[in-house]
Amino acid sequence: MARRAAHRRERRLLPQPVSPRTAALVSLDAEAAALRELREALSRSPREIPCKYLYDDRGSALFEQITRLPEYYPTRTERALLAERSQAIVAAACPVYDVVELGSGAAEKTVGILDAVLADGGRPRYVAVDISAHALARTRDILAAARPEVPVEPVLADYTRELRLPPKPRGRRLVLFLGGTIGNDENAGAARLLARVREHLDPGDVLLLGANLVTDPAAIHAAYNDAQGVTAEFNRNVLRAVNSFARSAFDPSAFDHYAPYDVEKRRIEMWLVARSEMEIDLGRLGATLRLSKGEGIRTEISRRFTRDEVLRLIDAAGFTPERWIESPDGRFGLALGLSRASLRS
Ligand code: AVJ
Repeated sequence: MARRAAHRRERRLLPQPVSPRTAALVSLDAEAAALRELREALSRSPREIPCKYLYDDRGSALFEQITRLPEYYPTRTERALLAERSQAIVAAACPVYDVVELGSGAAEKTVGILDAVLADGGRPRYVAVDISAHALARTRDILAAARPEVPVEPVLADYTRELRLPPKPRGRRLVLFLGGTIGNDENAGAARLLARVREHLDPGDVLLLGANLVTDPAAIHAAYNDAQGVTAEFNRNVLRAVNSFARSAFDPSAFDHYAPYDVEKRRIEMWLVARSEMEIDLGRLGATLRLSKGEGIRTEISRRFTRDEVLRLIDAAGFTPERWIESPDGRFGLALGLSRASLRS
């Protein structure tokens, strides 16, 4: 029973209910809102599917595969930075109690941070927030094997809509938002998301934000157009995730993966392009989608930033920049910010 309910929740990419008593109402609400959001995105120009749909169970597993591809440099670049600088990061946030990670995924990168907290004499709790139950299960397994002494509190949630965290017991909270995921939003959306994070923090709590930096376009292009076609499969999988949520009838094999780097906008865009004219029954969205040959649906933007852009972004969201850590090749940066009491002070 419980297993089945969990499975259904994860398939539908729903945020977790507030309390058992209001659970039914809340999830109906959340489901209706998610259907509206999806319907609205698909009727926009350009048509879009919110990129969170990339991370159903299969999508999360495919993304984990991407992180190990030779072309996909961000994960290993960031991992090396974290491993090398975790001591300094944790020192800025000491004494840390809560390590909260948004989009924890497989959380392989996080162990080094937890180690630094432990070495500092802290007793951290790890709060893992992810939209995928599969990813959270991986997080738990990896942590249980690597650092059994660290309690893990999984939160199955769509943090793009609402952020719900367990109460903070004592000590500082360190929020990790890694991988360059902040680049999936335009500036306004990114600032809103970070400001929402800040609402859960006290002055002096810490944000560690990972961002992809502007670098040579060929390297960026290759990272999203790998030779094995894993990224193409990851992209097409979004249609399966949408089908299972909306009971729509997209045929993933009828679309091409197209991921150009826009030099002027400094971002990768992932598209699914219809190989022929088609009509798609959108199921619970209550509509039919007509696509002409060559028409595309945008499934993700992934921005590259300059250092100043990142620092301005966290500052605008109420975090005073405290440290900037950049990889030797200049492709990835980590910004550490201290939460301020008020947005403007
Ligand atoms: C997980 C959002 C950081 O933007 O690079 C990987 C997702 N998309 N390959 C990114 C992704 C295509 C990734 N993030």
